[in-house]
Amino acid sequence: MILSNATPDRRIPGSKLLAWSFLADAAADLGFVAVGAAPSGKVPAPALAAYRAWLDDGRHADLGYLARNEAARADTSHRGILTGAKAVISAALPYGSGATDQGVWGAVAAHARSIDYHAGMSERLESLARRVVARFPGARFRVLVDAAPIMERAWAMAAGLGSVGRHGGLLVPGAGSRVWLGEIVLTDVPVPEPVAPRVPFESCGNCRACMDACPTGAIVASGVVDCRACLSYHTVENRAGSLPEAVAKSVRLIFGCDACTSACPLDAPGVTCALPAPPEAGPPGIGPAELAAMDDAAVARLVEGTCLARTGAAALRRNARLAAAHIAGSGIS
Ligand code: B12
Ligand code: SF4
Ligand code: SF4
Repeated sequence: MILSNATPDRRIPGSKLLAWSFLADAAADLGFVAVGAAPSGKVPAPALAAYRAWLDDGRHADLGYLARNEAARADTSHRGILTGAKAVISAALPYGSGATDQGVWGAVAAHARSIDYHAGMSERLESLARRVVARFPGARFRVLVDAAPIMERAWAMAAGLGSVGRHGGLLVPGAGSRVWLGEIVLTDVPVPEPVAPRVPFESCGNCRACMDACPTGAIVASGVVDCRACLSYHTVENRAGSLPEAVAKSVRLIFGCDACTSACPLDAPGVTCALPAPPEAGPPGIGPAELAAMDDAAVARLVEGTCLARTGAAALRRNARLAAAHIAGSGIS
């Protein structure tokens, strides 16, 4: 078990209050590799400033939702998140190389080679939240995984889970960045002690491997990813019939991109995926070329219950055609 907070007494960061010291064990039981708690309220100012600069530069492409709900995103005690919140628990669940690489899943980014993490992780966080409420009866909570206006990496840093790397991902000491993040925001609990502010990129030293490995130059500065150039953005979020030429020629996976996270020397080997494989394995031997030829219903059956379902059959076929063309061109079979 790797816990970023594996101090001798196993107290979690931000838990000088003994009231919170049970949390590390409870989270480890549920498969999390790191957990911490921070006082609810305003997002640390440097993180918010970095976020606003990113939006001002248009780096969110057409992800308009990232520019909405500004007040809630800046403050977890705002009514848009949870009025009266006192604490934010941040937790990291490992995905490693994903739950399977069979068939078409071998051509999908590691974070999506399992059941949909939004559902899978929310379930685990609900279980953790129930244990917290058993300690602090009367507490109300809200579980968040990706879907609400919350800066998950900034809260993970504030809760002491680790520090962001130059690829923008939160690096958990001993586990690396192949972790999903999620939060439990709570009312009526003791306010955790703040942890010392973490410095972004502090684990990176002189390394720039992720920036060098990015096929499209999308990491434009330390921790700054421009969606307009990012393969993950285009293969997951962009539903257009065709992709910009500079991006299209670099598509290798039918969903997401692992080039920057795979290049990271802090990515710990042997970290296994905490969630089960997708419900549908698909016919044996199926790859991008076969997926590109499937009709909507067959694609929908194959990706049901996974993160790929939201992207839709047409965009997945477009990605699969590009990935298959690369495989054919490079002689990979
Ligand atoms: C939009 C989004 C994307 C976009 C943009 C990515 C990006 N780098 O911003 C796209 C579609 C490209 C994307 C891709 C991926 N994503 Co994404 N994505 C998100 C989402 C919904 C919002 C991120 C966001 O607001 N970005 C804007 C930046 C500016 O803000 P930020 O993320 O808060 O991070 C910055 C600040 O917090 C800052 N910071 C904090 N403190 C301080 C202090 C100072 C002084 C400074 C300067 C900065 C700073 O550091 C961070 C990096 O700069 C989050 C979920 C969420 N709600 O947070 C998931 C999330 C970030 N994605 C995730 C994943 C897994 C991925 C992929 C690895 C998937 C894949 N394999 O294809 C890739 C990785 C690409 C990459 N290199 O970032 C995970 C990351 C887990 C982790 N370990 O960090 C998240 C947290 C989802 C989850 N719940 O697990 N994603
Ligand atoms: S996900 Fe791929 S395209 Fe996006 S920043 Fe990382 S390496 Fe570059
Ligand atoms: S590859 Fe190097 S620079 Fe990039 S996040 Fe990992 S350690 Fe940091």
